[in-house]
Amino acid sequence: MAVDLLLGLQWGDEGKGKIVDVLTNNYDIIARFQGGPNAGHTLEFDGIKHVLHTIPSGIFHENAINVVGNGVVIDPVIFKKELDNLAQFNIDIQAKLLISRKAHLILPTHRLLDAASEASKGKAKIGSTLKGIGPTYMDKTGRNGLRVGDLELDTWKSKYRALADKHEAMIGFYNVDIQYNLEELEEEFFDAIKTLKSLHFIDSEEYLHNAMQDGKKILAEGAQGSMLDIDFGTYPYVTSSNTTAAGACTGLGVAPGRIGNVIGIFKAYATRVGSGPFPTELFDEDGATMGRVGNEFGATTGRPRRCGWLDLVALKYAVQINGVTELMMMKADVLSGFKQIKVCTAYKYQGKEIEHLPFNIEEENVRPVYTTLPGWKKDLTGLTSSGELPETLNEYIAFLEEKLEVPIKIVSVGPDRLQTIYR
Ligand code: 2SA
Ligand code: MG
Repeated sequence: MAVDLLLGLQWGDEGKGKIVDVLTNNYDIIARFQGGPNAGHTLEFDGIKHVLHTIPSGIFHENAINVVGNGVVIDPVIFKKELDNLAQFNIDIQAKLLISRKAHLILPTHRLLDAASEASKGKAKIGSTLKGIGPTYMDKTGRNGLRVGDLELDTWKSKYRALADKHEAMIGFYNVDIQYNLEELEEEFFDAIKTLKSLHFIDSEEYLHNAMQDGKKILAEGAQGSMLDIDFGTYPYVTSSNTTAAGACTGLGVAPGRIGNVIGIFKAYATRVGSGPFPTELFDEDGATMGRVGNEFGATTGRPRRCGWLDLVALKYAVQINGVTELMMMKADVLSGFKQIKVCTAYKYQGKEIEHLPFNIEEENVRPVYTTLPGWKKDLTGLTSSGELPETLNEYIAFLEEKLEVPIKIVSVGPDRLQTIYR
């Protein structure tokens, strides 16, 4: 059995949480492989909206096992809050949620370092969610990190102390004004560790390997999006993990040959939260409409998301890097009512038209070149079958499929599980 991947192809918030939730019935195991509580995966069903950060989006399904893989970074404090929110739903968390021993822990001082680093950058700040993601991955690659499995050893508290003390000294080097009470933060942290330790820790690579041998179907759930990938995104305005397909191999210990379908999720338009290049960003009424109708606010931080037209240059790049085998287009309903739909099919760069992402992509040096297509008026939110889609939306879909050379299998027309059209 292979592992299917589900990935965001833009700057995150494509609607991955909803699709994992919709697809979970087809899978036995849902596994997260990178990122951490910077993610905000929104699921809506039975009139309730749920936001998950670290916990995989299969948690609400009766039979799915959810694995937090080695590539994920876990903040015990946020994790505990997520668990507290789930308490009302009678989920057998002990049985359904398994944590890799090799996942790294976000310490309170990692969060402080994130804040200090951002404050020191002034206008050039990354626009981090301030969850300590960057500093935690730095400690991972710097070979200093504290891992979930360390909590099973007696030595973990002294390791913790040494690392936290070092972080405190580092915060001093930034020479910025960061207010904090470490004692309080640590009290909360140690309390949350107790909750974390009540869960099952596993060697997730071994677990997933055995599951595959037993014929179990696994879906790897990505967080953030390809354009935030540490290697291939709009560096340095990226997150600190590989959000692309390869990240699933290293973040779960799954061999490349075991990867099956690669499901790419994109919005019918584009959004970005945080700083960094976004060539198709709109500052006009159209952008404001997308933000308002699409309710484009960060699911973790509440920050308003920047909005713009679909960027096919970036999307094609993401399709290539990930080896996407099928596409799912989200939030088509948000574009209802636009007279015209624009799609960026090239960039104007140094006086030329190019169809690739230049190395030094910056806000000012790249201008989008648009193809304009007719819009549709019809409200899509009540539609249930592909035969009901308006003709001009079908034209939009056909245009994208031709350019991307991958079929669009699902068109989502609203946040609810039921607002999902299969093609
Ligand atoms: P970080 O926190 O250090 O990983 O931030 C680095 C950049 O990555 C962006 N980033 C995200 N972009 C979209 N969605 C994310 N998750 C939340 C959501 C974000 C929120 O679902 O809405 O609530 O604000 C996410 N996480 C990280 C971030 O904006 C930086 O540009
Ligand atoms: Mg999100």
